[in-house]
Amino acid sequence: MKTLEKKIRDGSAKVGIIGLGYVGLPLAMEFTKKGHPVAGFDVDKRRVSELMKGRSYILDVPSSELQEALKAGKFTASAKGDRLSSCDVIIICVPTPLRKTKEPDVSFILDAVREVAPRLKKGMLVVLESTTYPGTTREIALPILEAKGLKVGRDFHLAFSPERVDPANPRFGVHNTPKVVGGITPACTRVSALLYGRVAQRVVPVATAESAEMAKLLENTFRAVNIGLVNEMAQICHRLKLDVWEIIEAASTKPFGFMPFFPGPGLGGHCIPVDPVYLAWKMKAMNFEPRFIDLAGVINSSMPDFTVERVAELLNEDCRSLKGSRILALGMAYKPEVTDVRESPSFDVIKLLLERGASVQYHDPYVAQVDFEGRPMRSVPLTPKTLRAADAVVVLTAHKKVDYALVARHARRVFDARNAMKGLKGNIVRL
Ligand code: SAJ
Repeated sequence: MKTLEKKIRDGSAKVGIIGLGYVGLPLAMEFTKKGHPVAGFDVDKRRVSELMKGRSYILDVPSSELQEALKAGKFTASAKGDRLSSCDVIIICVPTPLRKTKEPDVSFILDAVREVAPRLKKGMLVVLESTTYPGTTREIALPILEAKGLKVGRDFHLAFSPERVDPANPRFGVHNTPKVVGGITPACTRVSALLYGRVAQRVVPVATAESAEMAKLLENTFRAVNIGLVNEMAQICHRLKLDVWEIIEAASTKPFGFMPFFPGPGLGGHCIPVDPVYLAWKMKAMNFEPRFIDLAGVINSSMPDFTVERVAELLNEDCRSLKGSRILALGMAYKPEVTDVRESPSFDVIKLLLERGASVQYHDPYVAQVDFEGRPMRSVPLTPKTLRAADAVVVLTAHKKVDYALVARHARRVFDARNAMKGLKGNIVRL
């Protein structure tokens, strides 16, 4: 029987991918491009049906690419896990959100590992990609997989390799983003490095699965803390009557030792607000207080309030109170050029405006409708009429697609929380 290494090298290793979202589907396509048969699994039957019809719901995966993989017989999708037993490799790319209590929710990882365990066979490699706290692979996945008596490093391999997919990033994809991999044993690291060498130009093996889990958390905690720093700078500059955007621009001219981050109405997405909390939760369970993570969380969470206070100040100049004012919010997505609204601070800002008695509409070219606290809210067209009807326009997401010159021409007042209207003239105040 061919060894797993041989099957990986010759492209015949069958790759199972659990979770066909913004991480799993692009990864599946990369393996099919290298000739590997890929069996995708997702509990969402609608997703499976769309995929099997050749329709991609992930912006970074063109339907044409999916259809090619289907036609070549290199890709199948299923909602049932029974085909896992025919795989040589299984990669788990499921969500790791937070519970309402702000604690890690690893239930999706548990469900996926429990799907694999009864189908685990000798020679198989299992890799976890979902961002999680250090120790998850060894403490949660390993015992379940070894329950049948197979031994890691001898009978099967287990590793962690953090996903580094940045949705809508035109420059970086699976193939040209270095892939960190860390195994439960050195042999696990070696085999998983061989596997990812098939799809990534550069593989970065590290000592253990924990090292790989922690590398990812450092990457994203670094962002959350630096965004928190610059958000505090925005609050400081406001009190000093300084233009924080000019100051960041000036500091960015330093050719070494500085990396710009930009203030905004808060921190959105399913990575940056979430990943550091996984690490903080783990450390608190070990009686260690992760002060930077907590402080960044406090500051970033204060930005919606800060934004609304600034809007109130702006209206005050027209002797208008927030109460009874009509606000047009620009941008519901958590960052530019994406359709994703998860954890978007736009929701927090709008909630606060409504609580203060304002009426709010929104325009977002990428988000036609949202569920706002159980009520559907639709994006309004950006026209001179909708702009002039607003007492203030608030820029919350700096989508490039928006016609900011139109906004500058017709809006009575603009509060630009993202500096999206830099250089435009009009009644514009920036964060
Ligand atoms: N944000 C700011 N100021 C900044 C940068 C971001 O307020 O200077 C806000 C964004 O508006 C957004 C949130 O923070 O609401 C997160 O933004 P992000 O640029 O970090 O975007 P994400 O959440 O898509 O992060 C992903 C991460 N990728 C992975 O986890 C694989 C992150 O590691 C990447 O660095 C980031 O994309 C990226 O660079 O685009």
